[in-house]
Amino acid sequence: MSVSRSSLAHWGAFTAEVADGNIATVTPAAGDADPSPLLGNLPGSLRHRARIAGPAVRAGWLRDGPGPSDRRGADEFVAVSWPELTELLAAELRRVIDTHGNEAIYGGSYGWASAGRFHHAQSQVHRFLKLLGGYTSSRHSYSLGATGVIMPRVVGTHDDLFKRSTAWDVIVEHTDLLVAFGGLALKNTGINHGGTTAHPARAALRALRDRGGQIVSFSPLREDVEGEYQWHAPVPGTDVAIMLGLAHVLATEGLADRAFLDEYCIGYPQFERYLLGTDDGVPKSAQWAAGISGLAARDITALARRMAAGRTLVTVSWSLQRIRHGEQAPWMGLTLAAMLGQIGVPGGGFGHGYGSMNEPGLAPLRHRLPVLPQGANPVRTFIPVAAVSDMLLHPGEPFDYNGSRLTYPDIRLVYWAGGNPFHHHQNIPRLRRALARPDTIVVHDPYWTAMAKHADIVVPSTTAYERDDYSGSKNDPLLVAMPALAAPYAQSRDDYTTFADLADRLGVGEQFTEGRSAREWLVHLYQTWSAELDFAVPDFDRFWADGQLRLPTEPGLTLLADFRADPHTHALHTPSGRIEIFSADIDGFGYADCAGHPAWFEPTEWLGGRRAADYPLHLLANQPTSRLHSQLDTGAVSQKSKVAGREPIRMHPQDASERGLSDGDVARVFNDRGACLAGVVTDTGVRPRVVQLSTGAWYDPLDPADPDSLCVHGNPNVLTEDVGTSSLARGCTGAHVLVQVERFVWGERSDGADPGSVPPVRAHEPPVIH
Ligand SMILES: Nc1nc2c(c(=O)[nH]1)N[C@H]1C(S)=C(S)[C@@H](COP(=O)(O)OP(=O)(O)OC[C@H]3O[C@@H](n4cnc5c(=O)[nH]c(N)nc54)[C@H](O)[C@@H]3O)O[C@H]1N2
Ligand SMILES: Nc1nc2c(c(=O)[nH]1)N[C@H]1C(S)=C(S)[C@@H](COP(=O)(O)OP(=O)(O)OC[C@H]3O[C@@H](n4cnc5c(=O)[nH]c(N)nc54)[C@H](O)[C@@H]3O)O[C@H]1N2
Ligand SMILES: [Mo]
Repeated sequence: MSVSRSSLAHWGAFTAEVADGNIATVTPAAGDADPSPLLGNLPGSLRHRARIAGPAVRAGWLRDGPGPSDRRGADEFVAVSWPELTELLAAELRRVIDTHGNEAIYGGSYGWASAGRFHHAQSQVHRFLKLLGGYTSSRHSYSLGATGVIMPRVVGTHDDLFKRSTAWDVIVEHTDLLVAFGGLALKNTGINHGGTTAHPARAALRALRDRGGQIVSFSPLREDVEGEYQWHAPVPGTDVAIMLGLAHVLATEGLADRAFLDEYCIGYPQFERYLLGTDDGVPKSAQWAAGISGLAARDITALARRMAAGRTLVTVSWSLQRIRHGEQAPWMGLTLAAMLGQIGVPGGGFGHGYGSMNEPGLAPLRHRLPVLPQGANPVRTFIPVAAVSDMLLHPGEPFDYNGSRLTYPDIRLVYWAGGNPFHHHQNIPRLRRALARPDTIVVHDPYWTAMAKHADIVVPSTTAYERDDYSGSKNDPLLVAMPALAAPYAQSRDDYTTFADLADRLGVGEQFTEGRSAREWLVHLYQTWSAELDFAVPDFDRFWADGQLRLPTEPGLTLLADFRADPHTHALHTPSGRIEIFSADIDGFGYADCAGHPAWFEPTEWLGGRRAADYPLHLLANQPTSRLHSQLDTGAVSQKSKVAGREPIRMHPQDASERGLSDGDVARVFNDRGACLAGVVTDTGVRPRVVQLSTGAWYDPLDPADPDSLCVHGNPNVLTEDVGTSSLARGCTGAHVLVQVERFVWGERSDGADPGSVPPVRAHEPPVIH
């Protein structure tokens, strides 16, 4: 007997046939013209063997008590009951708070978790820890670590760049030339945080071309734009040099809009001295940019002239700031757009992330969404989110961040609910050493991810499809009801219930629940929200029965149109109220790795540097086409993408044949930080000397006891450098890394296995549990 029910994921709304507690089939919601293929990962996911069936505690922790341990990730587990788990965990939280203070709890808990907004794990864990007296938190995201710090300083916002961006409709109608740095990857536009129910990007790009608009894109991968366009494949990481070369042509050929620069910006003259090489004797000319990027100078010159000749939108993908000096690409993109003088004009100006998320180009809601009230965090200590290993390895040490000097706290307990650091963090061997330091690691997850396997206390969560909830996303018009599709798997429980029990045990139960069940919270949040609206919405029961509610949006936006129309009334939230091409504040910080104006800095991981002699291939660790991050790596779409059971690594046929590799081979990808296996796919659409290995294959160490072990499944974060973008933002730099690739030979075999064989993938197997 199967039942049919509707729900939603970060990548779309759907109707599922559910049988035997599992999703059997999924049909995209009718209103979605271009549904995400990732829906195909859902069937079978609720009862997969990788689910965590019940509460578990690491054997060594249970035996020896809390303390640093390098057995994390290699130890066995002991099943405990829910009352035992609550007792142990409550006692450990109490101990840490009483002996070390609340600052000793790291509760940043970064990660995407579920689209349902009430059961959103990060909101729940933060609310819980705040009631206990607080926790060390994290700032910004892996997505936009550099942007989140640089853009508020130079254009007064980062959120509005995506949430109030120029609408697709406006681009279709007005843009002559869309210049994309980092492509317009449709694979990425399937997704938005909190759920997304329409996917307009593909149709918009088609309509733009039909109207005569043209697309030029810079990207090492041809597939980053679908359909006809002009492809430039520069050396990865050199986009800022290319933008400077374009800017130089504008400046020297009288094509820069001086009136716009004078009225709406400050600091262009300081920047121009750098651009022209007035002080350093190095003009950042098209010729200069060609030498760095591998493009032809005449192409750069021709493009600059074309950009100045019509309505041009410059868009910079988010990937361009996930690299050392990542602050520069969005800042320089903004500067280039300012020189063209079209910021605030329909279809011209600046964009950030068309092709990164289903968010830029989509109309924002007019009103806020229902949210779980969070309360204040009594602990002020925080880290930039991607500094987690630094923090755990260097307690008490100072570090620079955004003009301040901060100190890493001494963390004793790490609390993670709704994220997977073995997906998101760089240099996994270093992360494992960092995770050996605290006394206790707590992880809530529905699945035995590598992070769960590295925990001391493992808390089995339900998935979004085993509880009632609703979606909510600023750039989506639908609030979608998410009624439970199935009963919770085995002993799994909602994070809310887990925290309610813990809160009760710790004496703050009443404050945490406010006397409401999860279901009562859904109604309460809906009612308090709807009471504040200036228009009528149906009552909760009606909404729940209808399954969705359409909310009013602001269509037809042009980014910064208000500012252009009236720069005084709509002054930007920057010190000058204008676009800061030169920031006196940033200049004043005196950082060697971020100057007062956008500039070209050589990355460490790039083909033009010294490191490329040892590691001659540039690996792009980009977002996977086949899943969202590490979520549902077990699903059919993700599994179908694997080659020889591993994550595919794509490379130019020439680079493959030089290494004796062909399609379907298992390759070893390595550098001085680590190594992983991957399945070879050759592709002429990949720039020579570039290889592409998406994130998200579950970390699978050949020897779980060895932090430096080979990952047999293909997680690129065993290779990436754990270093911040700069002293300004210390954002994630994981998108780029230099590597070498060779045919994999399973060396000296002591276990008698066939030397031609390859190690099995065990990433999705649960650990041993007693
Ligand atoms: N090398 C490299 N690394 C990168 C990037 C890159 O470009 N290159 N990109 C970065 C980016 S942009 C991001 S956003 C991060 C993403 O990193 P994460 O957001 O940490 O990755 P996810 O795989 O989405 O992890 C979400 C986890 O939440 C769990 N979960 C789902 N629902 C629930 C729930 O209801 N309760 C609980 N407790 N858990 C739940 C899932 O099972 C999963 O384990 O990765 C970053 N890492
Ligand atoms: N299918 C799918 N979609 C996703 C996600 C997912 O996991 N799966 N994750 C979502 C999340 S959380 C985020 S933050 C966004 C991230 O959005 P992005 O960071 O923009 O996405 P990426 O796929 O990492 O990179 C996009 C493209 O940039 C190109 N690129 C990389 N480096 C360079 C460079 O130096 N120069 C140039 N010119 N191009 C370069 C690569 O070819 C790559 O395919 O994606 C979102 N969308
Ligand atoms: Mo992200």
